[in-house]
Amino acid sequence: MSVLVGKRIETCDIDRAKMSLLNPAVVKQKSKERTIDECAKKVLERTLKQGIETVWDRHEMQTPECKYCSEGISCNRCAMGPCRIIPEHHRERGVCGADADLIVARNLLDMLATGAAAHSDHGRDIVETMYLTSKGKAKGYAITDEEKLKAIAEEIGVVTSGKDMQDIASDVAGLFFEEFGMVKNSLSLSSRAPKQTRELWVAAGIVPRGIDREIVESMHRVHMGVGANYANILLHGLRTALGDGWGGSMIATECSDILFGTPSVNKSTVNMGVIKKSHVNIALHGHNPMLSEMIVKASEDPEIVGLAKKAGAAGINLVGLCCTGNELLMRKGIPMSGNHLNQELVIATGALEAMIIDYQCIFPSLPRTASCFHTKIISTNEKSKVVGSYYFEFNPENAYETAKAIVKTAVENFINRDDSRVFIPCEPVELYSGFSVEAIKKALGGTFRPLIDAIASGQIMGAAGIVGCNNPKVKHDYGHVTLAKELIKNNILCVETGCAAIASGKAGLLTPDAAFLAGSGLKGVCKSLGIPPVLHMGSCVDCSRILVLLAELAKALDVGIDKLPVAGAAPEWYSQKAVSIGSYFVASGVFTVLGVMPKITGSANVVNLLTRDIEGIVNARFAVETDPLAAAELIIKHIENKRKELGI
Ligand code: BF8
Repeated sequence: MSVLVGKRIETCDIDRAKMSLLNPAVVKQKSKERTIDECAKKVLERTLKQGIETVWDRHEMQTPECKYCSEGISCNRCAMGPCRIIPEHHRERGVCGADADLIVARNLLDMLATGAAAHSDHGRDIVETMYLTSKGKAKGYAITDEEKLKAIAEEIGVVTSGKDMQDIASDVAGLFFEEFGMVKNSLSLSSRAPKQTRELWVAAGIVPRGIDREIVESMHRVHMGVGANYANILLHGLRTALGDGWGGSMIATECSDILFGTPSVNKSTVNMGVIKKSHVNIALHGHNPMLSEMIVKASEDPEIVGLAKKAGAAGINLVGLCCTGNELLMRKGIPMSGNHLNQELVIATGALEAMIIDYQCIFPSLPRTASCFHTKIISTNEKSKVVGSYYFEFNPENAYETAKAIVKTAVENFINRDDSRVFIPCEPVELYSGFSVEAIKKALGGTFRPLIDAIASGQIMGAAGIVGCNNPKVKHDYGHVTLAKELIKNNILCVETGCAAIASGKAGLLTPDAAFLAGSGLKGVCKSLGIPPVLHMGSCVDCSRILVLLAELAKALDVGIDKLPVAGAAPEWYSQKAVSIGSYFVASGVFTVLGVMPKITGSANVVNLLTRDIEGIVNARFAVETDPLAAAELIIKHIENKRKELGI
């Protein structure tokens, strides 16, 4: 049933010659410098000793970086180039005449639109599955959260009376499909934003008209000879990002909840210690819950479980990675093996029978890593075929059969494991996740009032959304964990998604016990509600949950989001999706601190626009601060100012 993509990578093509130069002290030092994840440190030492290449090695090999590329002033957009801006050599314009401002702005919009496209195409895939489910064409899927389906139908104007759930789901899906084009020229869910925030968008001319439309228009604008005004290009970036946050990502979240259930608070475990020596281990990596939800079902199939036992395994152990992992953790409490920079290390434990990938944030090098062990990389999405992986064509229509065949392949691979090479050097850490907006409201007793009162009284100073990735330029997890610890110490509640949340989980911050690290006010609130000081709100598309939460709080106070004592941060971001997320946070009125400098420093005008002048348009701006303690200071100061403005 599977097809090998490209050529099988038969042997472990590691560069032993280069690696053997490393002495044990260097190995220890390097792993210590690369991560604060204790388990990752030990597995990294193994990869360094054995010459198994990882993302950190490749990052080292790519340095020093090209100055022009890192400043954003190289352009490879058309065939008259490539061009670079080198004023000292009198090269102030590219061949077409574009100056540094324009080249930087076009590059940034390109990046943002790529990220918005990734989120939104994911959203469309989920809508399609919901539609096929409503028509009885996606066997194995069901409408799980009927209450949410009905509520959303009513919210977006779908008539529900006299209709069964399938019909309502079909109509909701139909309406959401329209939001991708420009049938309506507006996005239904963006009316969730407070009116004051929407008024700012109207005044700035950045109201998103259609999810795809804004992305396509971005691509049009960056074509040579179209957009030639850096500010106008970047303003459209905000509109595109809003189409992602209040459109594509929000639709992905809501339809996933309808299909697979709205998350509620649950307890689970995290780090590479969740991999079990005694079991067939399968890691689920990527972003879309469509496949992974089905893998969960297939792994419980008595026939497959029987096969695993026959092969000598105690059972089948599913573990998550990155955002597919977050989706499963949030809804099903499936243990989480790690975040972005853990993906190769999970394979290097030698105990993984298969890593199943869907799309986004998957290193193309994974089959090379896997070739050093018995692990099979199984790709499943037509958009994301990876050379050296085993490809199973996965569609909603054939979901269960495909999922079963995939799990069977993993089980059959168990006998190929070399027990002498299994290395799982840590115990898992406990965490709580599942903090959807609905779950937070429930934890607060059914209303946001206690949270608003706690903020008004100063018991909680405010809230920060810490989101985004890992990046080998930043010590793995250091940015996330240091920032979160500093903020909670200062009575700032943290809500997190994506790889940031996984980092906090590994560091033990996602348990109610972590309240002892919080300031006395936040500690008191956490203790009385039994919640952690850092709340895991889901995957990266679930940053839309943070928007909904902000909108609820702002509406309760009858202000725009920009008036709230809140901030955003992406301490270790790397991806194009993170550019889009950061931009829709700012465009929604949230001051946002980045821990990695975007490739914009070649244009002082663009830097000034994004970190200063944009404030005059959306009442929020970006800041860049690589030191997480200094970033915390910026956030604390910002929250204090917002409190003063509110008179609290
Ligand atoms: O979407 S946080 S590294 S896994 S891009 Fe990727 Fe970044 Fe992780 Fe999830 Ni989000």
